Parts: sequence; C-alpha cells; structure tokens
Amino acid sequence: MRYIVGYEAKLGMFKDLTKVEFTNLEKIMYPELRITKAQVIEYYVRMAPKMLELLVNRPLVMTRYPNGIDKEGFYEKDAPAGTPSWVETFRRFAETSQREISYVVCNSLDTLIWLANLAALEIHMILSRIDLFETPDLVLFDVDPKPPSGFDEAASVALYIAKRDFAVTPEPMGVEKKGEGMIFVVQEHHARQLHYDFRLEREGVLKSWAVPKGVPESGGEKRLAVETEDHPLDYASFEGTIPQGQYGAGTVEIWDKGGYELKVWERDKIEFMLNGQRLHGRYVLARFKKAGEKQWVLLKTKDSL
Ligand SMILES: [Mn+2]
Repeated sequence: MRYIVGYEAKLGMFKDLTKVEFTNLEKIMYPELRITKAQVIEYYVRMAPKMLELLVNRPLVMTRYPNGIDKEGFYEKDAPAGTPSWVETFRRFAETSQREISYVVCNSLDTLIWLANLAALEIHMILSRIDLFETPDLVLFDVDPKPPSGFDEAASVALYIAKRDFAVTPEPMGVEKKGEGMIFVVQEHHARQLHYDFRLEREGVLKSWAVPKGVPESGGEKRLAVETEDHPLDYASFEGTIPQGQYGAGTVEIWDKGGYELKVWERDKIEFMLNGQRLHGRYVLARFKKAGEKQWVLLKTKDSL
C-alpha cells in the first residue's frame, strides 16, 4: 500500500490507498483558501508522522465541522455511529460527563484518514495514554495568539517553550504582556560558542538574532546575524546561568540595553536607531538570502557615530 498522495489528489486516487470510504471530497472546508476535504485528507496524510506520534494510544475528542470551518462545529467525544470495526476505541467512565464514553484512539494512518473524512478539523487528545490512564505524561501549553499576532508568532513562542525545561532553567517563561516601549537588548551568551543575542521589541515579543562576533560599534562594520526564535519580553532583563543539558547552557549577561527608534520594518530589511549605554546610532538588518533562510547582515551605517 502506498500513502503518498500528490497535491493534485483527486477523488479516485485516494480510494486505492485506504479502507476508508470517502464522502463529499469536493466539499470546501476552508472557504477563505478554498481548501476541499480532499486537500484536508491529503494534508493529514502528509502530517501523519507528526500527528500519529502525538495521537497514538491516547483517547481523543474531535471537533467536527461537516460544513466547513466557518459553519457551526460540534464536539464528539464518543465514537460516532457507523465507526468501522478497525478503528480502536477506549471505554471509560468520564467524571465530567457522568457516563461511560467510548473514545476513538487514532493508532493508524487509516484512522487518521477516517478522522479527516469526518471533518474532524480539531483533534484534542487526552494527556494520558490508555495503558497508563491515571498517570498523565504530557503537559499542554496553550499558545493562543491574539491579533495582530497570528500562527507564525504562536509557532515561534511554541518553539521557545519546547526548547526549555522551566523546572530546570532560570530563564523567564513569558506571560501575556504588553510592551511599554521600544527596547533593545544585547546579551552576551557564553554557550558552547560565545555569541551575542541581539533582541528588538516588536508586537509584544523580542525579535532575536544571534550575532557570533557581536554587534558592530563603528560605522561601516557589518556582522553576520542568525535569526532565532522570538523570546518573551521578560527575557530582556534576564541574566544568569542556564544549566547544563538545557538549550543554550551557559551564562547570560546583559551587554547593553536601551531604547530604539524604528525607521523601517520590512520582511527583508529593518532599520533603526539604537540608544543604549554602549551602542548608539543607525543600524540596518538586511536579509542575506544567499547564505540561507535565517541569515541576516547587521550593519552599523557609515554616517552614524
Ligand atoms: Mn543565545
């Protein structure tokens, strides 16, 4: 059996790949992007390695949107009528509902495809496994962006959290917070490789770059800067030691901090004036595409002191 489905996936193509009986494949699920159910299925198939890793052996609750994401959806805790016999289920008395529930457990690609066909556009897994139900083994951080932040920002925050064990590291976890102004910070970070983390406040987070050779101090100097994940605003006052075994283990000291005045913020180019203890003047961060996706050049302009 082959599960790789082309983007141009058409009705018939799926049929040989799975035992799921498809319905309404041409139905629009995401009207804004005109994404059909066939495309949702195709996406679940592509994401299956990641999704199954999280779903396997866990009871789940689905939110189904049979008429698309913009129409009313409904929670479904119980395996619906007509659930095929090959779909695994897990029966348990649920305190909150005061009744026995027969949960779906997604332990195969076929089950994942079946969920997609049910328009289960949200799949919420329980944080315990069926074999160790009384001992949850996952913690969930709900990274819920509010406008103007969106999916990209949420993904960046999730990456920041995923890389750290907050029971061990003294670094701030970050809570929902409004910025008081436009600050920048440079942190000298004695990790495996000494580098300087340059951070600019922007829309409630610190946009961050690792600058191996430090932020230039004289006009005309340029340095390579590698974009890293957004950090919470609290991080701007962080100094301390990140323990061994943690992401970025080593000491962090504030090398400079102050305000900045924004001139330009575009996808590939950011221009600003720094006003710190050590750093002053006009700077440009420009994407350095030839070197790779996350590579930038940080330049102090010639006309600045
Ligand atoms: Mn760093």
